[in-house]
Amino acid sequence: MKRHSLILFLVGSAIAFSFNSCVRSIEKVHSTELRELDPALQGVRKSFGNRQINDVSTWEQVRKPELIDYYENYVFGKRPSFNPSVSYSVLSVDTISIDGVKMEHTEIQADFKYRGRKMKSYYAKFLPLNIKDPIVFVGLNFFGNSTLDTLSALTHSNHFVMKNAGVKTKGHRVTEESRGTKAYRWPLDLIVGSECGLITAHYADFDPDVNNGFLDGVHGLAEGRVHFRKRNEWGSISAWAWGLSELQSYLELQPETKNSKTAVIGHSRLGKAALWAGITDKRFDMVVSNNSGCAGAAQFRTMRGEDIEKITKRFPYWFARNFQSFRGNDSLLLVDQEMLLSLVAPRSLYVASASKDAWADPEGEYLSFYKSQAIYSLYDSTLEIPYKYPAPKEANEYGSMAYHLRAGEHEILRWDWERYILFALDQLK
Ligand code: GTR
Repeated sequence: MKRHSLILFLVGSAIAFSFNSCVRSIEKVHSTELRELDPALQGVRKSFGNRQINDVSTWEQVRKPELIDYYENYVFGKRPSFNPSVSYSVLSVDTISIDGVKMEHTEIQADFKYRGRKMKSYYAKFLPLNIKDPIVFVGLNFFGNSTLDTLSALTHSNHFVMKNAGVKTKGHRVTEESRGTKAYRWPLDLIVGSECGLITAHYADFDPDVNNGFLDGVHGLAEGRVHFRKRNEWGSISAWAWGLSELQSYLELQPETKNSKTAVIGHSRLGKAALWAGITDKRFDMVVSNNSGCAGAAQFRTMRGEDIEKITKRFPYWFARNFQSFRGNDSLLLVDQEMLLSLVAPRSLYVASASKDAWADPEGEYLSFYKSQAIYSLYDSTLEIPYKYPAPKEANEYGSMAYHLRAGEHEILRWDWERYILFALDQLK
């Protein structure tokens, strides 16, 4: 054999060998019907430097940090390290009864200070009576705490809120008539009746959802008014995720919840924030993505529903400026959202879609969920999720992963919560 033929032969055999070993390792994880999809599954299991990820330690030491770094630099933006002081005052504490379920309800004011600057947030907490360390759901709300229930006189948010058919607003602010109008999204009788708790705050406390130059909310607190924004710096989703971590920190300081297991939860843009919070903060034991769509659980590469161009034209400030470079070129992004979901592993992950939520691409959400088993299965070799888009029905549970498709629109409803709560009780008790 001539020298260059020998080299070609050796290179060819090496490629064939590594291809075969990839196929073998994936075969171990998946059933035969999935084999055609193997190349897609390998994305998350191959590092940017082409290293195959076949075990937990290579995942945790090589692939996971590079993916987090990539998401920070190109999608959500890097959060500065800053350490504000925080003090809490209890504004009210009460025992209330909602649909026959008694609960302790507390409203807390959190005051943040950093380098002479101030920011405050109001937390609403609902806990079952006489239960130590209950599982607590941690989530932000869209219209302020006062829209959660009609019984407790929670403080109205004075921040910007979106226009919404069901909420009475004036000049983008909630009014007294808006009290309790979003109670259907937070079924307190069910949550507390299942011996779980809830803590929530208005997302705008941490960053009002307007494109106004990052002067307010936690951006303003951390950076002040004079700050040149680099292309990889944090947007609103990262600010909301920071707020979720603050709620967790508060729970850890309270005797009745300091050892509670927590599930971070969010709907839509707040589902994206919940995912990013769960990834950047390992103290959350479970992560729930409800209809999080583009830049949440949905695949970029399916090119259905919202894409990078659409989302960054309407909401450029949610992300790092770098993310805008991928407008019209979603597939140039070196990540897709099975990678985002994989970063939650091995903690419990629940992804939920709604059948009429085309903008969020329910099938794309399922595809990310399905593909993220490539990493979850490194921790649990028995895991096997079929590539079969489920019909709207009960939760589909696989080890520490769950998915459901609810029949209906883009929303978070009692039906969704019923399944989240059962899964949380099963996983975290
Ligand atoms: C839409 C946005 C989605 C989703 C949704 C929401 O307008 O395009 O990505 O976040 O808002 O948060 O309700």
